[in-house]
Amino acid sequence: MEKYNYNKTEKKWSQKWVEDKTFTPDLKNAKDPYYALFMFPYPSAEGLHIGNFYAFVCTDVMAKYKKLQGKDVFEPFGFDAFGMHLENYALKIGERPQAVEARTTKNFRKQAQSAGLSCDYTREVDTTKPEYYKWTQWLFTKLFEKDLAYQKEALLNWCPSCQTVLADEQIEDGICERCNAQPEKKTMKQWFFRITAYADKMLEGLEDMDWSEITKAAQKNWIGKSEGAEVEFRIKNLESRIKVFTTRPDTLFGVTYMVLATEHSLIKNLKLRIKNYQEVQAYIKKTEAKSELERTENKEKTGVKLEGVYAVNPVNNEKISIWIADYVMMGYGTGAIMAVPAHDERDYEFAKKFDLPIVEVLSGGNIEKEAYIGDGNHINSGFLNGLNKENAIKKITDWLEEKKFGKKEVNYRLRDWCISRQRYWGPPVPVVYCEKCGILSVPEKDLPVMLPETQEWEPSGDGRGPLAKVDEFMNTKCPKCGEPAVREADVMDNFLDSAWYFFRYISPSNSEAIFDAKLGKKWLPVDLYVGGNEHAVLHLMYTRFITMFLHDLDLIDFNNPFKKFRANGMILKDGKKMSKSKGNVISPEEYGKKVGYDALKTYLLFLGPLSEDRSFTDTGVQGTKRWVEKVYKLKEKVLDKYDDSEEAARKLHQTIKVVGENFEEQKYNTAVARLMELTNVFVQAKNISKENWKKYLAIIAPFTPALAEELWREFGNKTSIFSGRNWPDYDKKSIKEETVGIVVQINGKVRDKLKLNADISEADAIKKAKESEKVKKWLFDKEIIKEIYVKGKLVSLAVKD
Ligand code: ANZ
Ligand code: ZN
Repeated sequence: MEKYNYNKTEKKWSQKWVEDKTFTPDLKNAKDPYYALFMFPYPSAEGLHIGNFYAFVCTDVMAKYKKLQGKDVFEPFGFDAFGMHLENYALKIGERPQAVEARTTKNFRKQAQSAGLSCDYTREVDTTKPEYYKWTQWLFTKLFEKDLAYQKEALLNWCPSCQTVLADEQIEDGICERCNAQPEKKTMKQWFFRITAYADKMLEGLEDMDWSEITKAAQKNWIGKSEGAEVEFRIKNLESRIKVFTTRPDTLFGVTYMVLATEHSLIKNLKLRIKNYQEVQAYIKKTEAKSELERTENKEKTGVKLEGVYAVNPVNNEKISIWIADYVMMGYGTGAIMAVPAHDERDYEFAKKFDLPIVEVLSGGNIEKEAYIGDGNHINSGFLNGLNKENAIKKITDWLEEKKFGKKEVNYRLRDWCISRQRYWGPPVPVVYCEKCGILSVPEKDLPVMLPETQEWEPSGDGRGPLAKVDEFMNTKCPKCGEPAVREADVMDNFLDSAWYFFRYISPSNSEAIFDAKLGKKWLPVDLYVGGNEHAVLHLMYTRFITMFLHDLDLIDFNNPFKKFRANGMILKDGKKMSKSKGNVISPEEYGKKVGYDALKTYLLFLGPLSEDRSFTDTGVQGTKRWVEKVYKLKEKVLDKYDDSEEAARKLHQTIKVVGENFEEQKYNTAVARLMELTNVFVQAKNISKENWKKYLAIIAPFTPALAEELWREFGNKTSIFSGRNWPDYDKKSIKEETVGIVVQINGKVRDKLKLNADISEADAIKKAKESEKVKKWLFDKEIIKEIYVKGKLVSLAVKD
């Protein structure tokens, strides 16, 4: 028998499926839609990365399973091709982004097709195409109309190497997620989306979402809801006030000093009053050079006292000192704090260092040694004495509101989303500045605002995007009064492009609307989405925000874009993270050639549970390759008519049942293990009936589609295995547990025969034997010195005479 030529077979079927549009559903007439989605790739390298590929495969295997069940499955494909990923790559290799985009998308598509993914390539979306970004810009204009897109001066992360501002979400562990450079803080005027307006809704929505728990936890943490109070402190002998946000207004009697962030505007206002202004300035300078990470990490506290100014504690009118220190951030709350060293760790360290008073206001701790953050009864707290934390918070908050010293306040860690970028490769912000009419968004009829071709597309570093130098682009007419006006030179963040692409997939060429409403009703939201958890607070938050916004526009009737989201783990090479510098990067294409895509995909799924990181090894992937070859060889045993053994039939039906269940829980690894066991049973069988063979092919088809298709057709099928409801039903009767007769011997003499489950464990078999009435009398009063179980045959016990 000839050896299985997987390269040839995979090539044949992957091409035929595209030609025949096997995986192109009729979106309009579909009866039972299933929308399977993977995170579309950034084509910012020459070929697909195994990490992308793995997420594709996790979605794809499910799509094929659903297709075999007779559903109308839509698994689209496209490119997240705008943005810094591709632009940085273009800069690196010294080519224009347009040229890079044209080449890499072609290559990515070819690779996906060769891999036999069941994508619908007829409805491809590419975020760099005007027919797509017209609608990205349209979204901006709608948000602008609703005051959810706005411009403000803000302290931002400026990446000195990418030469643009970054969103907070794009800073990971203190460094730029794209280039690993350390961002600086800069005050700049930028465009923002008011994602904070949806903070509560996004938090509440998390509760009943079927998403990976780690993703939901990351979002919850990122939104970071804190309940507390805003309290106003007077500055002695002055009109100025210091507002603070605190989660612990009950500790007000324990406030012994205050701290302002170094960027706080009050510092400049108090310039004439602050006696050591020079020293203060020097500290501010030093702090400016530090990253947020350096400022928040646990280290010896530093700070400078503002000499000559004092604040007044509203609860007892005591005079307290005011400091600046880098542990207070301008970007959170009000950028100022009331310090309670007895009950806050950072304040405690600071007070110890600068010898500031520590006043205990909650009993239960040992404040000689450390801050006490637990609950207890209030002491030294006037009208709060005797109350616990919760009751004291209620009482003091009412008091503050009554006296107009403060109010109840909810704070979020979540910041508004900064969407403007001083780069070239993105959709221009569709805004026009007119001297007479002010800031206007571009009317829908004038969209898209085309990204112009220009020779000078590289980042300029002067704080303005490259488009600022393109006069033909910048100079325009005011859409309202017709007078000369200028455009915005910034382009939009690439996370906006990807925040809505799954809406576009269902009608990618619709020029009338962002997506076809009728098809949307049928196909949305997405049934299953798979991708890396590194996008938990970026892409996945933004998609939820845009979806909620579209809901508020009455375009859809849901708030959660993805019914089910699963975060996939990382593929490691020999236990280490893959990276080009370590030279341990796996290319799917290379392994597709070496072992075949069927074997590669099956291996990736077999490696472990979807959510866990797993280590890719060459010996491992050779193992699945051998399995594929083993399956192929089985075809020789297939007979038109054959009475399969009871064991083979039982195993087949059990496997159909279990694999189906595994699919519903994304337990692909156990499904593969079961299929391998079943294969071994068939290897042992003398022959296989054609009827059972067809069932077998259908259940391996999601994993090894080309192999299954090839064998399916060889056995006389004219249409694709994926073209109808070919997933078999399991036969309840034949999966009934098998029983076997087991002989029980004592000291070599047969004492009983038992009917036991064939799969019974050794311990259970021995236990059952000892419980038999006939055996018991022989064991009475005797000491058992040996117990042996021969699987499916015999329990042998030896006793002392
Ligand atoms: C007094 C106090 C007493 C506080 C106490 C805590 C414990 P979360 O939970 O993260 O919201 N804080 C407020 N703004 C800050 C800023 N810009 N930079 C640094 N720290 C800031 O934390 C809220 C608490 O963090 C606030 O409550 C404030 O300290 C501090 F026993 O006020 B607290
Ligand atoms: Zn005008």
